Amino acid sequence: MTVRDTQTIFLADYQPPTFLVDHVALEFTLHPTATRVRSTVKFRKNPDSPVTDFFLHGENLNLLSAYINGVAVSPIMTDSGLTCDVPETPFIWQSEVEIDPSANTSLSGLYMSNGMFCTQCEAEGFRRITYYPDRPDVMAPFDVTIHSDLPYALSNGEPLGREGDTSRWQDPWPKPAYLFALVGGTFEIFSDHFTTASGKPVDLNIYVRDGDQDKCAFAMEALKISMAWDEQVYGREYDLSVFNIVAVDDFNMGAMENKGLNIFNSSAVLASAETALDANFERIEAIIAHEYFHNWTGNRITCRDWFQLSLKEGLTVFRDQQFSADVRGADVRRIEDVSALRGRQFREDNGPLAHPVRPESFVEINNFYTATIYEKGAELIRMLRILVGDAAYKTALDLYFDRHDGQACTIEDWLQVFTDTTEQDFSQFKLWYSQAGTPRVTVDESFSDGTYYLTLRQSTPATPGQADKRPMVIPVAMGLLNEDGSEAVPTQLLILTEESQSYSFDGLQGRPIPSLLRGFSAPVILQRSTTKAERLILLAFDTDMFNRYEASRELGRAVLIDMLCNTAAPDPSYSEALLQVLADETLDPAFRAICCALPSQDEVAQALVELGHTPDPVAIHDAHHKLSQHLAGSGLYVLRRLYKAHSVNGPYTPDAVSCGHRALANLALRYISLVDDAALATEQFAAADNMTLQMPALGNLVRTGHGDEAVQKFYSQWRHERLVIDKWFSLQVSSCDPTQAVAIATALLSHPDFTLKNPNRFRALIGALAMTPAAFHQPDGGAYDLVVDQLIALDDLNPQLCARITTVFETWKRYDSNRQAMMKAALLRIAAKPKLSRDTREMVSRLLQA
Ligand code: B3K
Ligand code: ZN
Repeated sequence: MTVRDTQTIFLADYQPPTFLVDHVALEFTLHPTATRVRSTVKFRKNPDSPVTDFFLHGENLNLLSAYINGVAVSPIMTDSGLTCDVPETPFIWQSEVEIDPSANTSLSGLYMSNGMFCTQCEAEGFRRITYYPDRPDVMAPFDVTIHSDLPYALSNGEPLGREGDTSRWQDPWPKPAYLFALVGGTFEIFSDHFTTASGKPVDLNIYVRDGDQDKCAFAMEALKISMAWDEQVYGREYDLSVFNIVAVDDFNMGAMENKGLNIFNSSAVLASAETALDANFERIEAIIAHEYFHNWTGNRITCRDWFQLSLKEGLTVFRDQQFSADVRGADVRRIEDVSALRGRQFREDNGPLAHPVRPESFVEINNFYTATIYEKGAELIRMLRILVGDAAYKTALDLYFDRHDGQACTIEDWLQVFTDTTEQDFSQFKLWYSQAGTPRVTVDESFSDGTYYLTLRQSTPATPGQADKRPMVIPVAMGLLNEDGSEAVPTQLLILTEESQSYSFDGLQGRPIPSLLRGFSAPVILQRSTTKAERLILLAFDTDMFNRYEASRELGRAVLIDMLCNTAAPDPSYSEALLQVLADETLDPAFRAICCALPSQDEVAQALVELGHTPDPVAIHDAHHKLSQHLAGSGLYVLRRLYKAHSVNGPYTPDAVSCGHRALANLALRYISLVDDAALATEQFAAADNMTLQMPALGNLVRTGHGDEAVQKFYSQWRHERLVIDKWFSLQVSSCDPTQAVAIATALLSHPDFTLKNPNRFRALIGALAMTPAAFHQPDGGAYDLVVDQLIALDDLNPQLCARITTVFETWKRYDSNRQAMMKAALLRIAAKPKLSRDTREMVSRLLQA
């Protein structure tokens, strides 16, 4: 990343903290508009720091008083905090500030949501609560006292009890300020217990708004399973007597791993059969696990500085992916994870926002909570595990936890445990952390006299600020199939370290079909001109389920690209192959469903860009629709049979098997609805007793122009369920005729339930419009204008969210000159907004850079 101005912070400039903190005591007197925060902090000079300057971060704080060792001081105030003279010996800093939570619409620091007090401190929100060295390498135990007449006042660690309106909490585990949390409000509590492997009891509580207590059971179960899993798989036990989760409606992301007090976006914790989709249940399970796993990878061992963010996020995503694979099935989870990686991270890596897993500079760290840090970061851990093997990975992780417990660490510390336990050299592997961009691996091959010759070449394209790339370590799991689909060579691992490497496989009966990058063993783009015949064999016979899926995607992309570039008709052999997979009752229904949905429209656009074409999202949408119709038309009988066979009877359960059946039945319904009248979708909508039946049925009705009445009915039924109303907003703009999307979104902007202040609602409407390619990229540019108008309004309220949503423009250079000009103009319009936030300014300037 190349934005360079006075606000840019560089990894190379890291300096250890000047002062360390031995203890923090905070005392809050909660008031919606005038909360008082008194802090008492024991500082001591850091012997590892050569400088003596004392500086405390602080933003939007009204300092009422400050003392050092009990003597009043008058600090020098700066733009970002304060400084003053301090003694060389350990000293006690005391201050009192006043803040206004009700005026805090940024949802960072202490803010109000539906009458409750709530905090979000990662990355740099604590400085909006009090003056403090707000950096992750300053770790300290915190004692917290809260005065409030609200029924509940929570903070991190162990509860010390409540007397009158005073609640006390003590967190014995030293932590950085970004893990601080406080919540105050009126709640219903859903409680349970867990006993750790060593027999320690833990109280588990989920705090929710009244009316939501019947939507907590699934999250609670997921929490208990996560706790047991982390003990069994990583040997990590929970370390407090209580684990609290609070659900909040207004929250910028999914959830936050504050020590002992996780705060969750209500969409990431609340679920009932009637109101949540199967996909919501899966997401909740993964996020509960993710936040819980942070207790060790993030909290007990944290990051030295924010450049090391992937140290905790990449590792924790990898751990939650392993967990989901264990509880829900490895093959389908891997496909879903890779599909998300390609959809978000590859897209990021191929555009102006590309950055390394460990960035070298930033202006606003909140702009770097990206798919690259999270999902690509997880892929790096996965590759490490593939390279060293499962047992060595476990040994390395044990050493990591032993050696670094209680510390703030770096990527170097992380790799060192692998070096020390395996005696391998990871210096080349480390390039994955510093080089941005998705490597391309091209394939050359030949066959003669029973020997197959394979040459793999790697190169990584230039990315902003990084013109030349060095070869990386790329683990390529591969096998060979015979022409009849039987296995010629079972899975083995090739490890690329050079630009080009050659391999040979002898003793073969005939020319084999290679199955490369099995299980997606590295986050690269594989370029091989595979024939249709080979893909059909891989789809039908590969022993690697990921590559069967991959073959189906490649077939689908090739057909769509042929339709788009050569005005070809839909290829019947593709539909036949998919119908065969769909009807194959030996295959997992969830796999069939994921394998037989067409490649997404954005995936097709990305593939066209790889081939040097300019994608037209409207044409892609039309081809997609035509191909779906063709498949539906040629397979109506199979699809109807499938729909019947996989419609789940009996009470709803969100287990993986039932979800798989519903996914397959809903896929069948989606195809059927394209060629049949709306009868089946209407029937399903009317009879549905759970959201996973109701909402897809509604989607089909809207998509085929039969939805008006059902849309109204759905609203009346669910008007008091805010998470369902989010779905209602999204569905209307993402499933409608794309030429109507802007008109529909414009009307919805005036709906009384729309608000800029709730991130879920903003994403539901504006995010959905921008993430629906044919709607967002209508040739008149109407959606660009609408989205930008809303972003400009949002920036004053919530810069973090606004900056995040500007990423919908990250692909602007892909398109034709008209669309490019309109998207550029849209970005320039944001850039010209008076008082644009630092968050959004950084994003827009990166998006616009050459
Ligand atoms: N660590 C938080 C994300 C914080 C985002 C700050 N902008 C949630 C998570 O990754 O688990
Ligand atoms: Zn995380």
